[in-house]
Amino acid sequence: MRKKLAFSLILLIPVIGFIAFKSGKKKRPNIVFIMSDDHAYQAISAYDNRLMQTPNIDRIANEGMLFTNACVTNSICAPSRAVILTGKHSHLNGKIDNYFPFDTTNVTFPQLLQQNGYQTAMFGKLHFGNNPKGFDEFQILPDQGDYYNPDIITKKEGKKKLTGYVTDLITELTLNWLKNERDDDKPFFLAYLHKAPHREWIPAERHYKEYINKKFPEPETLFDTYEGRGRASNEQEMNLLTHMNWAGDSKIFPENMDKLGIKESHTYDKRLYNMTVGRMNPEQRKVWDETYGKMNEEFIKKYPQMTEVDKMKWRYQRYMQDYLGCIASVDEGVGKVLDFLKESGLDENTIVIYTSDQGFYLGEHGWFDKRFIFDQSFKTPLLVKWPGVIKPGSKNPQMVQNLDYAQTFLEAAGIKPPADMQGESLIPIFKGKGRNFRDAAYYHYYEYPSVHMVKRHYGVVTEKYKLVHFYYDVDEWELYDRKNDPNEMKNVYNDPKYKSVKAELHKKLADLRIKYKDSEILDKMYINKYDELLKQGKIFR
Ligand code: SGN
Ligand code: CA
Repeated sequence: MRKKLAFSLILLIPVIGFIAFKSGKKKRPNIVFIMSDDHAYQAISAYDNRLMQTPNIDRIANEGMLFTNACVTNSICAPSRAVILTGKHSHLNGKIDNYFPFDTTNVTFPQLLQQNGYQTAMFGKLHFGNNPKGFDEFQILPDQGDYYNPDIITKKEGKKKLTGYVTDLITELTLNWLKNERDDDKPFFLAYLHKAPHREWIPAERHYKEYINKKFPEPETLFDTYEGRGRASNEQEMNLLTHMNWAGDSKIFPENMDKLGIKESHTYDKRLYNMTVGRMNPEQRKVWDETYGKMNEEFIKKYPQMTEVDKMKWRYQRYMQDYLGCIASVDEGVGKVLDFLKESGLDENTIVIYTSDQGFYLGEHGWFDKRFIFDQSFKTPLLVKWPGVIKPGSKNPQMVQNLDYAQTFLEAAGIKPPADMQGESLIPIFKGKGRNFRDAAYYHYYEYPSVHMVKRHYGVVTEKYKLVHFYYDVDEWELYDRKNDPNEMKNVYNDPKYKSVKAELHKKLADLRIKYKDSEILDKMYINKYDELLKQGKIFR
């Protein structure tokens, strides 16, 4: 009798499990991972509302958590994506810069989610040179992708050309999948990845028409002269006045550059502009020519009287008009996806994350682009909502990193992460715990010499300080006091007042290099491989 009872109980286990699953108790959460390309936190109103309003992105923070010190391990596009997918630092996953290929033998978290019963899909920019593994469906832009009428690589039909504006198209593909292709019996992981607001900052018609008339406040450090700092800050090529393209970026028509005697910032300045407008159809081109034509006419009139200071101010405004105009479409798209999740009731069991592959300079230090360990590119936006787990409207100051996402998603899905992943799950923080999450973050940037000429460096960042070593063709150390000098204008490495701080940070940095298995041997190995690419002429400047 007893045996019989035990046997029938065993038979009942899957039934009980199924009922619990159906009643929603054990249902694993869906994950919507939204990432834009080069989106500065300064341009999200939940962080800072001086530049623009992003009501839809802000909704994620209002209904969830805003991370005020989220940061990356290597501030550049494809490497950041590789860190996110593998949960490993660049020196271990091998994708140290935009040139090295992504090693597809790496295990990525979407593969593990898929193997464990998740339906997986990716739409938008990946920037890897190979297709993503572990996805049931993907439609991705080749390489950097185009803003107007972009080509798209599809899993099912090969390469296609789409008609329209890239941000709106990626949103449409995402919504179409959510509405029509989802398998109701499975939880899903959806990657919704924008190209915007990447250079050359081309907004949708409706937004450039609006933003071209706006004026924005300048950052305090727009006219930084890099005094007292080392060769890296002095020798970079990211200055708005001297390195930004006049045609490609500021949209001065090539013929007007000739008329005014303005030289190209790079040999590809006009070529990039022509490539962008070359993709437009006649209707798109007409609106473009009218709107930017008017701006060009005004510029022609004032250019002869402009001082260098005027030019810098003008270029900053032009930059912001287009960069922020791109974000306006991203915000609208995010709103549509959030609306659909709500209407369909999916939102109740869905984690939504908004982040960027890294931060970006919006004129701070006179710069655009990223790459440096300094705050605007080291930090990245991170907003997360998870109903029932994260308290709405919460803020968290911990130094979480893009390294942590893989383990977070795996834990949320009830999957044990591989032992060699190097991050930490953010779930304790989501639940309001994890007070001393990470006392020091490790950073390592490699892509030099290359476009923007930011020297190789690695460093350690704590709540109060930042210690950096620039190497390769220099051997320079810099130390910043983050509390007393939040704009990072003063290198105090040689100030005797910081002697003990310096010693402590050197020790911390050495410990982190050991902890994460980075070393001088690896630095040299990557230099040798990079020098080989340089010799082969494969590096872009
Ligand atoms: C292009 C851009 C650079 C940018 C890199 C990397 N120049 O080369 O400004 O830093 O991409 O960007 S452009 O004039 O061709 O747009 S990343 O986001 O892919 O890392
Ligand atoms: Ca990027």
